[in-house]
Amino acid sequence: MKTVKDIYCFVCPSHCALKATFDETGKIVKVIADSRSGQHCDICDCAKGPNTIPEVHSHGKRLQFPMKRAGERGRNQWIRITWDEALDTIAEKMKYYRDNFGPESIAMVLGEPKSMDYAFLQRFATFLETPNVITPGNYCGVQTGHADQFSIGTMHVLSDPQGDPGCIIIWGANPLNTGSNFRCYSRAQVKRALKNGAKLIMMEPGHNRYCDSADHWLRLKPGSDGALAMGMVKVIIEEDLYDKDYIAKNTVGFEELKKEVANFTLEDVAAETWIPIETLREVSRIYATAKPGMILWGNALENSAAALQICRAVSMLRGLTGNVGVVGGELINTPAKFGRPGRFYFDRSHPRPTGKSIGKEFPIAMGAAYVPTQSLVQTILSEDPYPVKMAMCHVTNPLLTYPDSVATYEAFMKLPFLVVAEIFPTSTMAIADIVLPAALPLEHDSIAYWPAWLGHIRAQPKCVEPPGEAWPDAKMINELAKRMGMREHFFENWEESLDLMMADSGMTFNEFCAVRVLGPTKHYLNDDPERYFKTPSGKFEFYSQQMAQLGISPLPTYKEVSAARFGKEAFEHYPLYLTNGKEGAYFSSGYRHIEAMKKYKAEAICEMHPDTAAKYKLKDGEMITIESRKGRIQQRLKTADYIHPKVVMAAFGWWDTWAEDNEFNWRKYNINVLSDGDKPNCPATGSVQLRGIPVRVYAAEPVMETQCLPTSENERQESV
Ligand SMILES: Nc1nc2c(c(=O)[nH]1)N[C@H]1C(S)=C(S)[C@@H](COP(=O)(O)OP(=O)(O)OC[C@H]3O[C@@H](n4cnc5c(=O)[nH]c(N)nc54)[C@H](O)[C@@H]3O)O[C@H]1N2
Ligand SMILES: Nc1nc2c(c(=O)[nH]1)N[C@H]1C(S)=C(S)[C@@H](COP(=O)(O)OP(=O)(O)OC[C@H]3O[C@@H](n4cnc5c(=O)[nH]c(N)nc54)[C@H](O)[C@@H]3O)O[C@H]1N2
Ligand code: SF4
Ligand SMILES: [Mo]
Repeated sequence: MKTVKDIYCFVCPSHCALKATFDETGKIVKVIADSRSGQHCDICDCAKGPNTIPEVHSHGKRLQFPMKRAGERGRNQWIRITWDEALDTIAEKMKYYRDNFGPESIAMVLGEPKSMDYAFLQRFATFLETPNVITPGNYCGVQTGHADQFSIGTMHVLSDPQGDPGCIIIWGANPLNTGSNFRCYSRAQVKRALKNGAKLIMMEPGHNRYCDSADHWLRLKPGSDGALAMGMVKVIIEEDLYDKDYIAKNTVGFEELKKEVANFTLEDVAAETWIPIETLREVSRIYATAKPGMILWGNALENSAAALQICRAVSMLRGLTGNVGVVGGELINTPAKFGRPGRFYFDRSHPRPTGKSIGKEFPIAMGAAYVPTQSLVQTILSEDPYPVKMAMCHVTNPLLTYPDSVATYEAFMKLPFLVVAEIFPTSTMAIADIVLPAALPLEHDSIAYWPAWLGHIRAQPKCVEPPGEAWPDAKMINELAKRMGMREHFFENWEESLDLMMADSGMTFNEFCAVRVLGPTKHYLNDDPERYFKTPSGKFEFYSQQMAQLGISPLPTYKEVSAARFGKEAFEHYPLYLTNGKEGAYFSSGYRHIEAMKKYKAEAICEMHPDTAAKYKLKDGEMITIESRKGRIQQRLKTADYIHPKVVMAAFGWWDTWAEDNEFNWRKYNINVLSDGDKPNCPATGSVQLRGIPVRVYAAEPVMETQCLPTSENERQESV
């Protein structure tokens, strides 16, 4: 008999409410939206959750058993081993490196948290006393979060679903693809606001469906968002459009900001952003007057060598127009009551030895407990200040997602010992020494508490068996901790940690499974006008003393936000600006095995203006080469009128899941072969420039045999 259960999607951290149908054998056969639940359910355009979940749990390519490398690195030849052998080997290596090279020679390499994986690995690093925990913090979440932290005093700032905004700016975000829950404002809410007369402004060099209904669609130069924001600040101040009463009562540093806008002209902004002055004036007037105004910001703002200051520049707009704390604007939220993840990660008796960290030059990174990814790669290669000997990779695929894939490959190949915990074979997994098969959410009891700034938590009880001997990452780490003599800091059974995370709520994990979700509480300025902002001054801070104390600019300056990571000379040889958005059909570089998603996107496609294509004698639909000073890749060309003639909008995260004998072709289509982690990086967060990279394009060269293209569909099936 078939059964139906309520679940949450785990494919992206929007965690839409879904209904899953199970067959007699317990297999998930169908997943649909649970739009009647009253819970968050704003399914992405490609329906990644409903399409991916049934297939991923029973996919034939899932890793099922621990394995050790048999042949040379990268040949992808393996011997199945037991969990005991895998964990004993890892513990033995780890003890050797810890005792001979110091715990800092061991790196924990993490991706975005899925369940308790990240929490266990951070905790493990704490008690191992390594400061080298590498996460995607250098391009994800930290920059927008800290801009809010410095301006407003907390990262828990979410859009107010009640009350219609007069203006919505979608800025470097594509919530229709990537999930709307990050900003807590769904497409239904956008639709309602637009119906009620809200103006929609898109800051978007590419295209998504929101662009079609926008009042203004600003196709800005990739990477020029900081200049654009400062330009808007200047118009709002100079045209006297700011909220004087709000500024007087609730902010500090306005005079300093006012002084800063005298340091540049709107001509400077227009030249830097490609946005005409009149358009800049018009959108600034709309945002400042069509109140309340709401800015749904996204990851494009975070992928820059000035990322923190760019996000701060955008955040200035919120303070200037008095849109924080008001109905229909942006609100401070108190997270739901559950164990603060930070308390799980850290321990007072074991302060993180940041002085020894390979990312110590980046103050925000140290405060947020991560090392920028490029710092790991550079340190492995240079061995300066010391050699890194071993890495544990969980929930990440660095060969595809780190800037400068070739350097990343060389670095990971140089590591004496590499452990990769994965659900599928990947390029990074292919060069590991030990591979650990991971169980997904729904295959074990888990909770979803990410993204942390949302302050929500969701129960994900086990409802399907993991394949073979796959384990939750948390269990792997718990069992490794016992072998490393850290039992007192961990658990007899890792699942006890779920009750610990729930303790503040007064519920056990099992009790929580009946409740399913705890959400944050929102607060309006009127509730507590004297102490609303959580900053040291208790006000919205245009000027942040805290930032000054950290050695970073207390106020975003035009000079800093518009400082070019790549000089003019770089564009002489490489005249086009490369950028990307996330793929609608896949999550970062993951889930590329899922057949059901191929109908949405089956290969890496880059977009370019038809005139640009014609100029370089390229035809729509053909494979082309994209080259930067770092390397070259191939993607299939799609010409599109809406792309600026100087922009190449490429695809992110592509590799060949079926090319088994050459590390799954990570070099061929991978946009990060073109990017780099070289200095300068964001001095606060270590962010790297992923938007606006100088490239050139030309017709693709013939495919070489070593690239192992399948000759027929049969062969393809066999090699999968
Ligand atoms: N489907 C899907 N969902 C995902 C992910 C995924 O890979 N696929 N990844 C997850 C992750 S890790 C993250 S961080 C979030 C991110 O999700 P978003 O915040 O939506 O970020 P992106 O998709 O990277 O980029 C958003 C938009 O910015 C545009 N853009 C590119 N360059 C620039 C620029 O220089 N300036 C401006 N203003 N816009 C630019 C792109 O065209 C794109 O439409 O999504 C998460 N959700
Ligand atoms: N050029 C360029 N580079 C980028 C970006 C960009 O827009 N442009 N975006 C950046 C951003 S915002 C981010 S967040 C990073 C993302 O980069 P990564 O952190 O490397 O994330 P993924 O590519 O999603 O890789 C996650 C891997 O974990 C596996 N996995 C899924 N669930 C589990 C699990 O429960 N346990 C284990 N052990 N494994 C699991 C998946 O199969 C997948 O291979 O990429 C960054 N890099
Ligand atoms: S937006 Fe898509 S991938 Fe994200 S939770 Fe919802 S269904 Fe899943
Ligand atoms: Mo991300």
